Amino acid sequence: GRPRGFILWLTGMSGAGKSTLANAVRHPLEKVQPVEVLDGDEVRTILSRGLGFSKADREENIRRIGYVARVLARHRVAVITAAISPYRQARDEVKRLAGEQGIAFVEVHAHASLEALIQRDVKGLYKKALAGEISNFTGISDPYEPPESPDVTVRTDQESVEQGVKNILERLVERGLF
Ligand code: GGZ
Repeated sequence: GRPRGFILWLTGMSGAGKSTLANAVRHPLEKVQPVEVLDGDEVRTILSRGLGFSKADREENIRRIGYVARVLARHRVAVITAAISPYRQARDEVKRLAGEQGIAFVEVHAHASLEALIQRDVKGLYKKALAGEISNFTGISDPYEPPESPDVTVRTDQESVEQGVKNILERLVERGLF
């Protein structure tokens, strides 16, 4: 039959590789259905413009991303989201609302050790956060609640992007989504 829409929700700390995975997994998916990537960075310039990094603002950001993701997914789009989404309850709420609407929700934890994130620090944000120049920085001075039972965990400090994409696609196949 025609492909179903679904939400592939990537969660993980800054620099853990959410955007990289999102952009790598989109290509195989695009061969069979429309795909949209909702990236935290981009969302914060438009949809969530003006929101900061307090718990309330992050939760609001996730609610907005979740809403757009559901709207797209019910029109058969494969939606890939890439926001830190540090709060378990906020992620679970998106999952619950998706479930209520018959939309499949697949949770992927992009996970690297804090040591690896600090060492890599592509944007220099960890350095600034450790120096106290950025407050409420996830993993340093703000919480990150890892998923308790993610559909997929990608150890981005140990496995290649290709391996991560393969694991995600396998899970989608198991769920009848790819
Ligand atoms: C975490 C921050 C912060 C603080 C700015 N904490 O690696 P990046 O730079 O490009 O992605 C991070 C992004 C996080 O936005 P999200 O919308 O994904 O976060 S959430 O889901 O929690 O709402 C990072 C940058 O913004 N950034 N300040 N204090 N990340």
